[in-house]
Amino acid sequence: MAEPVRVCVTGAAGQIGYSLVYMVGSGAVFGPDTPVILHLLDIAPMMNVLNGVCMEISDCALPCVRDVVATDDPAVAFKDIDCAFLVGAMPRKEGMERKDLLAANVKIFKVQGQALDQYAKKSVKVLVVGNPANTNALICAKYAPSIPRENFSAMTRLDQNRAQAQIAAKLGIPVTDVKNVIIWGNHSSTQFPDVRHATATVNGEEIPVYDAIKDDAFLKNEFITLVQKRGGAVIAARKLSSAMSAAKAACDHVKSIFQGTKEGHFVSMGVFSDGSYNTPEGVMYSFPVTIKDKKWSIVQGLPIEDFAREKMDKTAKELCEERDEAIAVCQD
Ligand code: NAX
Repeated sequence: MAEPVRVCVTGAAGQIGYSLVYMVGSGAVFGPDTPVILHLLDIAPMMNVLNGVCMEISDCALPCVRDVVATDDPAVAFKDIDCAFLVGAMPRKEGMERKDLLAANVKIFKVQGQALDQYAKKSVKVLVVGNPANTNALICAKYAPSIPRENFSAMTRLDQNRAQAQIAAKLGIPVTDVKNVIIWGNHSSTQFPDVRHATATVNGEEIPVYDAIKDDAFLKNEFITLVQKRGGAVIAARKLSSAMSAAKAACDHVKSIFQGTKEGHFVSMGVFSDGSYNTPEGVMYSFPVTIKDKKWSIVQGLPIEDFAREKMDKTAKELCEERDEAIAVCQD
């Protein structure tokens, strides 16, 4: 058996954490032959709940789970870890403005960045799920200067999975027959789900999604709104936000990092912009990427039409505003 991977999940007593720890423990991310040591972090008032989660992990009798460390201390949670799922964040409360949520949460990610810098392995791969995910990831990386900033990414995989599933449903084909759907920009309602470069396998033939669906009006309007507002639709139905699907997406994201992307496939994730596609450098913008040897590269050279340009700029503008607010809050 391989060496154990030390994996931290923050917010492990929360609802995404509940599904996520099982998926990681089941071997779905690092493979069935790789043992994992789970480091579970939550805040002090949640330690009883976290203890219950630990009891259930034990009761699952998962062959991959070598050990579990449950704590409210980031120094313990981040000690020598290889990978972190940063899920824990303050939920939006009634009457709370988006600005207040950003202020509360970026401070958490500043503290966690500092703790990662001090205690984690320098090779640690950090996925930020807690919202505002892109900007939290930016702040986390900023306060962990000894860890390469390429090791930080933000989750837009749930949006990608939602978009892929919608296209598959529309065409009546399996989700695996739709590939290269892109989410550009921020994990927020300004995100741009783009299927211009995506393909679908219909009757054994791989063709552009635009040719398969033959309904430009749908793809440029209803489809985009549907994906952008899917989170809200789940809340309206479940009275709780997406959890199982968010945990699955987080696993997909980290699996892509550790195991690479398949030839001819790309996935979307929030990564530091290098100015590709005329996006503002330095914000955590979601791009299509390919991954090899745990290193991502932004897919280059995709033609961008005016319709897309406008949407990509709008979400970029929001990310710049969030960055400026977050930096100001962290300097207070
Ligand atoms: P929950 O409120 O169920 O769980 C959050 C957990 O984090 C709680 O147990 C809480 O005690 C803990 N926590 C709070 N502050 C902490 C800190 N400083 N250190 C460690 N733990 C801390 O929320 P859940 O539904 O699990 O969602 C978690 C986060 O994911 C939220 O910020 C949510 O907005 C975000 N999401 C992001 C998505 C994405 O695609 N990027 C999609 C799903 C989800 O909405």
